[in-house]
Amino acid sequence: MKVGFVSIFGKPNAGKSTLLNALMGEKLAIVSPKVQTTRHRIKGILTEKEYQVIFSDTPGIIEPRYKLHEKMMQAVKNSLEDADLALLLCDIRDDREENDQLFQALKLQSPGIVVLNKIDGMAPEKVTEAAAFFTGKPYCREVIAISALKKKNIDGLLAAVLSLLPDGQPFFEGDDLTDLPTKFFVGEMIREKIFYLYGDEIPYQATVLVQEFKEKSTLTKIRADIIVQRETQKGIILGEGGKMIRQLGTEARKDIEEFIGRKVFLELFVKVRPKWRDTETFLKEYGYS
Ligand SMILES: Nc1nc2c(ncn2[C@@H]2O[C@H](COP(=O)(O)OP(=O)(O)OP(=O)(O)O)[C@@H](O)[C@H]2O)c(=O)[nH]1
Ligand SMILES: [Mg+2]
Repeated sequence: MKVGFVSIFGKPNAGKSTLLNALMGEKLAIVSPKVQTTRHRIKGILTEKEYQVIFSDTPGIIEPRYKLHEKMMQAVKNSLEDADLALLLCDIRDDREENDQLFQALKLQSPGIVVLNKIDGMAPEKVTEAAAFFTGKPYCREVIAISALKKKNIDGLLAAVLSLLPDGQPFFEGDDLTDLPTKFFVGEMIREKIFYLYGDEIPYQATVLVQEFKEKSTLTKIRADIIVQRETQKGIILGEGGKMIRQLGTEARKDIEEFIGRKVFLELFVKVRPKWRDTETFLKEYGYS
């Protein structure tokens, strides 16, 4: 049986979370058009008779500006340390030299596959050109071109992954897709809606903490706090007469219901915690450690 840990690395917005979801055939990681959506390492366990691949989605690699960023980059580091294989994801429209520098700076201890993403709508010669650029780089065993969004060549990528993995015994039993609790995904689904509904800095100043998750006979009751840094941000999250938070709640509830397959009663509260992104105790409380 082919078994191994395969981590997805790349710049913010390259499509790492979209790729994890495409590989898993299931939405595990939240996705948005904005950069720095992912803040944690998210494992997806893909088990078949002939293989078990533990994929890790990671935060986009950035220069840390506050403690939350440092935690995010620690998640990248952890995923580097136990990787048997690295998928180096590059948005094909993005600057190649910059990606090259970033991939070099990772100092991979494992083989790497450069994955050119977002080839949908790209001229084939552009893809060939980009592939030629990365071929032969020290971190690059192979170049694979895909569209994570359109699920193009995901099978080809999986085949390449399996060919580079060692034989072994499975790490995870049963049919679990991930090692993270449902509560985590609930918080993430609420956070995803924040990325879509609010502009500018709000998504970056906010986090979500699920305070209660109770399975009742006919539905699941969930209570979550949305944490922001300033009173003005609380006002924006709420919206006029609470209009925005109602919309947020409705949209998030639909996704959560689909995810857990049960009716959900979702209650949201907004709390102000100045400088939570730079405060160790808050970061720990909110699951960033
Ligand atoms: N056209 C196109 N868009 C894509 C593709 N893959 C991802 N995207 C889009 O790119 C944007 C970013 O996708 P994410 O999966 O959130 O990117 P990420 O690398 O996880 O981003 P961070 O978590 O912020 O580092 C979203 O709007 C996706 O829909 C693709 O193959 N083609
Ligand atoms: Mg992501």
